[in-house]
Amino acid sequence: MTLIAAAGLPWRWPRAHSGGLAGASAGSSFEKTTVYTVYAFATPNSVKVPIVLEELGLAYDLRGVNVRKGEQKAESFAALNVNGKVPVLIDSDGSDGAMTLTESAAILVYLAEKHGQLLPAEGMARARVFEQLFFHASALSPAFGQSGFFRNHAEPMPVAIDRFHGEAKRVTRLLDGVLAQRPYVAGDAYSIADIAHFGWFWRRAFAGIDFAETPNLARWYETVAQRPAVQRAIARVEALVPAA
Ligand SMILES: N[C@@H](CCC(=O)N[C@@H](CS)C(=O)NCC(=O)O)C(=O)O
Repeated sequence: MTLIAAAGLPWRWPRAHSGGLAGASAGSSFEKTTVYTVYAFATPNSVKVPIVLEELGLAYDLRGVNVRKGEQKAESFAALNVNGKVPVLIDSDGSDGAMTLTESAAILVYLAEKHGQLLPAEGMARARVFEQLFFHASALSPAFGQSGFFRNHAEPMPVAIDRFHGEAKRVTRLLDGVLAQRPYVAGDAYSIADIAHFGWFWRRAFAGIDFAETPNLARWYETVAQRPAVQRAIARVEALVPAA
């Protein structure tokens, strides 16, 4: 059961619905050629979804949700994600009709499975990708997010900074060790696990993380950052940020 279904709220986006934060219209002419709509901003969790779609060579409608202005907390956005966060994926051609999906790791798995790429089909190779994805969602992503929050907070809280920045540094060193053994985080092949981790290392400065003492991680980051699909995705999410 999904988080949204568990909360008793609709997790499917009705075909006829034309609301949404940015005026999403399931019946727009754009949808005739584009089955995916992504609600996102230039953030570490958001960028993962456009990266996967670019890697898969799929068209998508990208809609900005300005988290700096709190648009993710707007009442209208709760229909897309009751958790009030980006990214959100709408697949107008899901197996059950139009559907809405939240949680970046779940979205990556959904797209990889639907299109049969970036996730091994079975066995230990598949398990290794999930191992990294769960590590990402339960350890790396929260540590980086909280480290950034407390480091950038107006009122200094040393205990919180020590705890979360320390944890962000620890998981960074841990991954450097993993990448000393293999080219990609889950093995020999580039996968959605690399894409998940890349999102946060792209925004590592927010969390107070650098690559000074993690050469294997730096090598991996440069390899992923040079992929044309990754560069296209970054350009698209950066274009969502209004000029200052
Ligand atoms: N576990 C969620 C985390 C999503 C998340 O924290 N998104 C951030 C942007 S990277 C956000 O929407 N922040 C605004 C807020 O928390 O209000 C996921 O992986 O999708």
